[in-house]
Amino acid sequence: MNRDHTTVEVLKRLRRCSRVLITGHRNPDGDCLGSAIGFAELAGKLGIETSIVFRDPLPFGLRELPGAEAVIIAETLPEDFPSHYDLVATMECPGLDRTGFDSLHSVPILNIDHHKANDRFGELNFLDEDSPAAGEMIWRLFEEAPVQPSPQAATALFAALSTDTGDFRYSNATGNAFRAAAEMVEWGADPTLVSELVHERRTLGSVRLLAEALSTLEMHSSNQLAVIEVGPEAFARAGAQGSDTDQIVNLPRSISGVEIVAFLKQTDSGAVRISLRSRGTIDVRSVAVSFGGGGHTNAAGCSIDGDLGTARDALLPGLKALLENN
Ligand SMILES: [Mn+2]
Repeated sequence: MNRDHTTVEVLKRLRRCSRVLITGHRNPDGDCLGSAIGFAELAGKLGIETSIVFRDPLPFGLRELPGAEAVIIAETLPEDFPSHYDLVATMECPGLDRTGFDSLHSVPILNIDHHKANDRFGELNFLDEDSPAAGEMIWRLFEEAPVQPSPQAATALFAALSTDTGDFRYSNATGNAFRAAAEMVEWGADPTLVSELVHERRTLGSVRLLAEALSTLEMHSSNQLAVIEVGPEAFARAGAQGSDTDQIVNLPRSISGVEIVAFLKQTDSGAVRISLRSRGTIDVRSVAVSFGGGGHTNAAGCSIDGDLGTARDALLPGLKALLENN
């Protein structure tokens, strides 16, 4: 297994590059996007050309995040890959397959991640599972370089940090998270803009889909486990897209006494995408991993083949057991 690398080693290697392809995990979130925008600026200020390519569309509101206009969404890598690139930088991908692209391996990889159990697939592995967000790790690269971040980069990295910590409410909202946030704001990050893009750019379909999802709310394990789901018919009635589900999992979380939320989403036949949330030391990641998924202790995900009923039956025993053993 490859070893881990420090900020100094990452920067030393980066300075030898002239063209870097930046990518991240499928269904990119705020951390993935913000980290990529921040990393692109850092590399640019070191004299490196960059392209940012993601496999799936950006979260709706964050498409307006300054810097996001440079992101290419594509099913395949650029035509000049691999010949014109000397490094690939992956933002928070525990495994290389999480990018959704094949053949990235033909170029040396810089693997930047804060998830547990990263595969260490890079030539360089810049990993810190205690970091609140990949964006916070990129921020440390700016400091170490040292490179002065623009307000745009500071805002992108603030978006990364604030979305991954649930607006600084989750257990990863550590002192380091707040210290980094304070520095970002001092460098021109715009928390008001980030909050508006994350919370006040809902599509009509997503609000209608929320109503559909809430009508399915089921409580288990003495009301400690909340389960909601949306299937293809709900998407059709709401006029919603697969990406219109971003906020749904958060509402059942707010119910007093709820320790675990499971959100099941089936956009088409074949597989159900599961999002899990929990409180405190309840490790929903362990259940996600048992279905081939991953994530963090309090926020994890996986896919289960079949329809909603099949997925629910497969999933619930493991979640109930977590509450019994808690
Ligand atoms: Mn993250």
